[in-house]
Amino acid sequence: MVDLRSDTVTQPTDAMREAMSLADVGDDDYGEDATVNRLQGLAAGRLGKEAALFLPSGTMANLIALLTHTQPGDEVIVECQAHIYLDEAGGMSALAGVIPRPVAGERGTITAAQLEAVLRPPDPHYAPTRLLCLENTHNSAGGTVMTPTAMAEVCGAAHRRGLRVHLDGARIFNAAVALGVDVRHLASDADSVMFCLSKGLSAPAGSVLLGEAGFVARARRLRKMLGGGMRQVGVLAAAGIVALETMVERLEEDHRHAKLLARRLAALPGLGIDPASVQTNIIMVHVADAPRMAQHLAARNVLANAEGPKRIRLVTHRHIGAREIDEAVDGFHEMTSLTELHQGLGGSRDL
Ligand code: TLP
Repeated sequence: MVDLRSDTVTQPTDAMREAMSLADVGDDDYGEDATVNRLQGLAAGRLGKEAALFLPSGTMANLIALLTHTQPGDEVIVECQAHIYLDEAGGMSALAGVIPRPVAGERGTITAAQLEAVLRPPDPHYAPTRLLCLENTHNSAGGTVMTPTAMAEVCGAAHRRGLRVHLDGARIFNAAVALGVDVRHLASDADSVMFCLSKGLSAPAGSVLLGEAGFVARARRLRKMLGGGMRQVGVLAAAGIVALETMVERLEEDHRHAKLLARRLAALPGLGIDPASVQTNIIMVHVADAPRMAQHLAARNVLANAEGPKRIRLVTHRHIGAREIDEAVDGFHEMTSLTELHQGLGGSRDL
C-alpha cells in the first residue's frame, strides 16, 4: 500500500517502541510522570516558550487554546481554510462558543493589512475580537509556510490592537526545516503554539501546547475538564521525546520527495499541479473528478484523499520513498492515459 492520505499514518519507529517499553511513568494528573515532564521541558526549550502541556491530539490542543484565550461570544480571526475553523468538528463554536471571522489569506498567510482591514472599533453591536489564529504550515493551502517576518508583522499588528495570537503549528517543524530557521523564530511572536508529534515526526499520538506558565496552568485545568488527563501517559511521551530528538531533520527528505512527486505528476496530462508551489510535504492536485481519481488510485493500492470534488491531497512522509513515488505516478498515469484514449475515441467523459 502506498499511503499518501496523510503523514498521520506514520508508524512509530523501533527506537520509539523501545523507549515506550522502558519509560519511567507516574500519574500525570498529579504531575508525577517523569517522562511527560521531560517531554514538556524539552518541547518548551525547543520552541522557546515558558511551559508546555502534553495533550492527546492537535484538535484538543487547539480547542484548549481557544478556551484559555477567550470567553463565549468573543470573535476570533481565522484564515478561511484553517484547520481550527473547518476541520475540527465545529468545536470552536460548539464548545468554545466563539464566533469565527474568516479572512482569505494569500496561500494561507494573513497579512497585517488584511488583519487591520477586518478589525473594528469597540461597539455594542460587535462581538469583541480577542484572538488571531494562524496556521504554519498551512494544511489546506498546500503545506505552505509563513516566514518569521510574516509571523512578526501580523502578530505585531494583532498585539498592537490588543489581540492574543494562537499558532496552530501542527507541522511547525516542517516549516522550520523548509525555511532553514530555528523553530523558535516561528513560535516567538505567538502567545500560544501547538505542535503535533503524531504527523511527520512519526510518534503514535500526542500534541504539545505551549505558552507562558500562567496560560499553561489554565490550559491544564481545561484539559482535566475535557477529560484529557491521561495518567501513566509517559509511555506515549517517550515516543514523543524520540520524535523531537531524532525525527525533525529528516523531514527535509519528505519535502524532497514531495517536490519530486509533484514534478513527475506535472508531466502527466490532465493534472492541475504547480511543482514550484510545493514548499513542504503536502501536494494539491487539481483533477476533473477527485473522488473518482481517488477510487481508481485505491484500486491500485495508492491511497490519496479527495478534498472536495476537484482536489486531491497527497502527503509525503517516512514511508514514502522512490518506489512508492513510482507506484503513485504509475497510478495517476494509467488514469490519465485511459482518459486520453477515451477522448481520442470520441468519448466525452472527463477525468
Ligand atoms: N490534520 C489531519 C486531518 O485532520 C485533516 C491531516 O491528515 O492533515 N491542525 C492541523 C493544521 C492539522 O493538519 C491537523 C490534523 C490538526 C490540527 C489536528 O490534529 P489531530 O489530528 O491530532 O487532532
